[in-house]
Amino acid sequence: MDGAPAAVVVRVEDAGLGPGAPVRLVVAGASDPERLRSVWAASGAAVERVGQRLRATTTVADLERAVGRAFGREAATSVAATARAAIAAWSAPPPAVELSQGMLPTDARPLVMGIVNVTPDSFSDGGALYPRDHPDAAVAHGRRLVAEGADVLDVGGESTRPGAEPVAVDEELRRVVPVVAALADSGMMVSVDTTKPAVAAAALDVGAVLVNDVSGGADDDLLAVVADAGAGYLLMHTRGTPATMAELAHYDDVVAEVYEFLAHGLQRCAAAGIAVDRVVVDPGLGFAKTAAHNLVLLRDLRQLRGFGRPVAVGASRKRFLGALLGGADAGERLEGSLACAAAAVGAGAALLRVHDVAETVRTVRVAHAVATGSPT
Ligand code: HH2
Repeated sequence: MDGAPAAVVVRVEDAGLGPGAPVRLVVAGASDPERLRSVWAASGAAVERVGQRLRATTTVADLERAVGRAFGREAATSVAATARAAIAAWSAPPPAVELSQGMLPTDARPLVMGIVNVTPDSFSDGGALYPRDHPDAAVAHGRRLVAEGADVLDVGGESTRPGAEPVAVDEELRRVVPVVAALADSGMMVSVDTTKPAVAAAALDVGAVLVNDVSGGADDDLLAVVADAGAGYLLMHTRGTPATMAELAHYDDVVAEVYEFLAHGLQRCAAAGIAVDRVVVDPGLGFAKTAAHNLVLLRDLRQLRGFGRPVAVGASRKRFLGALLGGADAGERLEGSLACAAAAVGAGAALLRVHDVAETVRTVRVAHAVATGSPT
């Protein structure tokens, strides 16, 4: 089929009126956007072209007809199916995530992921759990977070703050594996926050059930480890590495570019053998993003629901909150972190990655009740 290859991404910006009504959507990646624009506009839709993207308020039937005329029946069917799925996911509850053992029940209510940073240099809590009393301090911290209501623990051994020094594989294994093993042995659901295939494999071996990959799926070997283990996979948007990401924070349209990155990432997961039912997506707040980018992504977070996958958000104690709160240090960003958690839940987030578990659990309970209009 000519002109509408698999790289076409349909992003729903607004489906507020429900499945049968016109929706605002954006088509990216068509090889001949001008051709599509002219046939689409001929059907009466107001179509705006911005670079390679086409934005319109339209019905799916009109979109399907236009793509059919421009690129053929096969393309039309595939684009219409993607648009219908995105519209249906817009307001539906997120699905649960399949793991190597059991499920992550993101379909029931938004879940809280407690952060266990086994690092000397993380931006908000570096050194608290490592190297002192290793691994006991980190294990005790993880247990405390579960007692406070964390549904899953995210154990990481490498800081990703902008400019952080890379950690050698051996050292990251030393930090992470005993902590994951002890927490998994006591029945806790554990995710490993790593970009290294060897660390992911070792953590999955000792009981982790999810890999949180802040590289955005940059390493095919890591994807293969996840696929082989049948583990859950957290696909996060980023650019470059912690050393380079600050200078890569430039976007024409941050929501569009993050969405298209994640759409292609989901295709790469599928090609690597990771079933889509195992994947969670995350906009990667603070990763190659300015404060303004983070805020726009949080405001428009609902669009990421269009993949039909649970959406994770990590805003906890991040630097943009310090800037909004008059230069508050990491330890003084609780209210900002909770405000973001509530906003994210209101926009359909399924998983909140946080430092302050007890307070977030209470905030999420209320925000979820408001979002659903129901106290249960
Ligand atoms: N943020 C951090 C680390 N891992 N993973 C996901 N999925 N989403 C995030 O937003 C995210 C993440 C950075 O926070 P933190 O772990 O507190 O700091 P550091 O990387 O310095 O250890």
